Amino acid sequence: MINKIVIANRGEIALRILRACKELGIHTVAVHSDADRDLKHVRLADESVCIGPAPSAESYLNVPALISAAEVTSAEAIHPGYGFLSENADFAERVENSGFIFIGPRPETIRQMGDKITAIEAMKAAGVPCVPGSDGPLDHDNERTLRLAQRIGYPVIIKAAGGGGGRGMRVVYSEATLLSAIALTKAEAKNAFGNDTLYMEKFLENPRHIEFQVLADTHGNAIHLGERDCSMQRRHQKVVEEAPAPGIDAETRARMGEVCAAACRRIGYRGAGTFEFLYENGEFYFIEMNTRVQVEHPVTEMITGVDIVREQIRIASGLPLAYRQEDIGIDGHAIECRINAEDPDNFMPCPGTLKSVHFAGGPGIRIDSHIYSGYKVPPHYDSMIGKLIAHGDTRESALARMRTALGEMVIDGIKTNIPLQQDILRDSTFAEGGMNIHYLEKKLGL
Ligand code: MV4
Repeated sequence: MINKIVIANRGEIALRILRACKELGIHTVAVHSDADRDLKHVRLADESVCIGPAPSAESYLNVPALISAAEVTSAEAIHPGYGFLSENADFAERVENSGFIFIGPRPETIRQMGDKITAIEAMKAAGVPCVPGSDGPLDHDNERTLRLAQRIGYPVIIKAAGGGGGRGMRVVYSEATLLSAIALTKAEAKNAFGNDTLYMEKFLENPRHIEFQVLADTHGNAIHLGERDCSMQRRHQKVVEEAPAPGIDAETRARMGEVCAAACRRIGYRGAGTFEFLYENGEFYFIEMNTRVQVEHPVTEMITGVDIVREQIRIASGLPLAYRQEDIGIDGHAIECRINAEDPDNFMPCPGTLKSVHFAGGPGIRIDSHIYSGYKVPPHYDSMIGKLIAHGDTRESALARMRTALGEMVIDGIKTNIPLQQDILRDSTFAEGGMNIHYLEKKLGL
């Protein structure tokens, strides 16, 4: 097993990684910016290193500073968490070339999945169902592009190969606007990603966002941990996630999960990963793969009993998966509410000092959060300050526990989105389950 890990992240996920390390008897190095000296995991880590000033570009994205931190502490590995450098293939490569273990997929895999066209190509070849589309980049032949859209059928969506997570896309409803939409998206993509390669897909109008969690070791084993429904989102920010996805039966889960696990074996995937699908009219369509641990991983942990971060570390240590597929069962239902330091009326970030913090508790309640009474939420980073997760035997029981828990939460001193989460948990349509990706924005009147 790896004996010392640099936690190259902040906030709740840094604390989550620290907890997994402690449980495994692994020494920890917290790296932090000037603004993050008081983070909970920094105080709990065996060692800490300041890697730069508050702005992420000079600290959490500062590759030389991170590698130096690993060198001066004689660490063996770097865990990137999510966001920041977690899906940066060049970073993973530099970590490995400097003699450290990158806790994640091989750099080539990160690069392959970072380019959405090569990702789709690999998945299609591995038998994963994809959205009908261009099967590769759009070229300069406008007549060919127009025929392609005609064949796919309007509406179509133009996406940037370098995009993902909702950046660099444009929906086109008719032939008249196709070429101008492509020109606009191309210019935006070049500006945003330095890569103006585009592709085209059929635009699915009312899909759900369902994603499968996978784990793959370096011995050729790959398993799935079922799916999550992440359709409750606003402007590509997930708000509530749950597992399993309402209405997905065990046979469908096993079939799609095995498709994902088989694809992992085929491409030589390593570590934890997520297959993102759009789900519409009973069909799954792959759109992207995430090569990191995700914010919403706890709902999967709650229903499977698998510690995903521990498995990431075991895999990076060269150990075989601790589970075979037949060991994995689905126990009940779990829901996660993201808690953000933001104004519930206008979604503006609300950093500031927390006067008093009291967390919810009781059966089936889990809180992944780094905040405490007196903690000052800095203005420089993402506004998520924690996650409240409720597990129950049934979806109804998980919902009831979540409602109770939201009512127990005290976070005084700043505004949070807890009132919005309470509103969602009281929504009768949400209680039915199975809403599509547009539901929350429509409910909020956007
Ligand atoms: C789509 C789509 C409809 N049809 N692709 C947005 C984020 C990026 N991961 C892919 N996205 C979408 N791709 C086709 N062919 C609709 C979206 C989409 C979306 C997807 C998942 C979760 C929320 C979303 C919100 C708006 C649009």
